[in-house]
Amino acid sequence: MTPLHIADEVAAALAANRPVVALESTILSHGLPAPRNLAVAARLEEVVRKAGAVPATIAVLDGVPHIGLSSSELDRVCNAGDLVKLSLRDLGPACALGRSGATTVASTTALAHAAGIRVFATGGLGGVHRGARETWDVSADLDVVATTPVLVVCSGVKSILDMGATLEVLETRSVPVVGYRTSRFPAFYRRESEFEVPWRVEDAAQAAAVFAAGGRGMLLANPIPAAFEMDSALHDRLLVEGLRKLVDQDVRGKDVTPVLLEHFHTASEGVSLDANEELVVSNATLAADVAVELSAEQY
Ligand code: PSU
Ligand code: MN
Repeated sequence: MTPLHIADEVAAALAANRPVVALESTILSHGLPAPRNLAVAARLEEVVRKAGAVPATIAVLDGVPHIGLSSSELDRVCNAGDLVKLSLRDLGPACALGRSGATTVASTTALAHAAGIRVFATGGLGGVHRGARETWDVSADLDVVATTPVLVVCSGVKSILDMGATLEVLETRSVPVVGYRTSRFPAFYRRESEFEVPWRVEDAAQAAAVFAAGGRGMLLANPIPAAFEMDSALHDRLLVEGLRKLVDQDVRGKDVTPVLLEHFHTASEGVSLDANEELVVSNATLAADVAVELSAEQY
């Protein structure tokens, strides 16, 4: 595999078994508009530090996977405008051809593991898309979480996906799904879906213990902070409109999620942006707390 560029601060923390939290870049380049994305990126790093861990935002720059970005590199990821969305299968081509791109949950998880990072915070996991029976559109995120021993903190999956099918695949692939102070699987903008989670924990120490005992990847599902949960009528309206837009514009494959997100952000006049920011910040904070526990307990 192509050599990684690990930022000095991240490398030093890993060498000393101090807590590190990986952060992904696709939510910055493809999930949030500029200039909001850079403000969110900075805030994510800040809350991770405040909780006592070192942030490592991951992206591929000029063919080199970067684990931890300088502020100018972060700026580039947020403002370049031409970064490719790189899933795990895209890493070889992007690196060999010297390209730059943002990493998804799948590729960020794999790169975090390659660097020795055990905890990763994101917004929403990719999953089984609606209509997957015909399209076979199932995110590689599921496969990578199933095969890589990294704890992924997320706010469930968006209701733009087939949530029931996503949870079934996670079960088939033996991914533990653990609710953080919830017994329901969260639906990104909404705190609860109709689906239950098989396990729940009440604090970061329990989450760390579960991860250490399982010895494999897991999902820690953290609901959006209550104050920022989207109104359900607004949510349902945006969802119907967004799904119609996909059909009308014949959007497929890796463009599906960015197009839907864009629709939510513009049609909700920023409500979904605030929601998105606050849930990722909450996930980054929780991920840092779990990383601190993992180091402290010497798991
Ligand atoms: N879900 C979101 N926001 C996102 C994504 C998913 O709510 O930005 C991004 C993540 O990077 C995720 C990727 O890993 O989309 C999944 O894309 P696909 O379905 O093409 O695998
Ligand atoms: Mn897909």
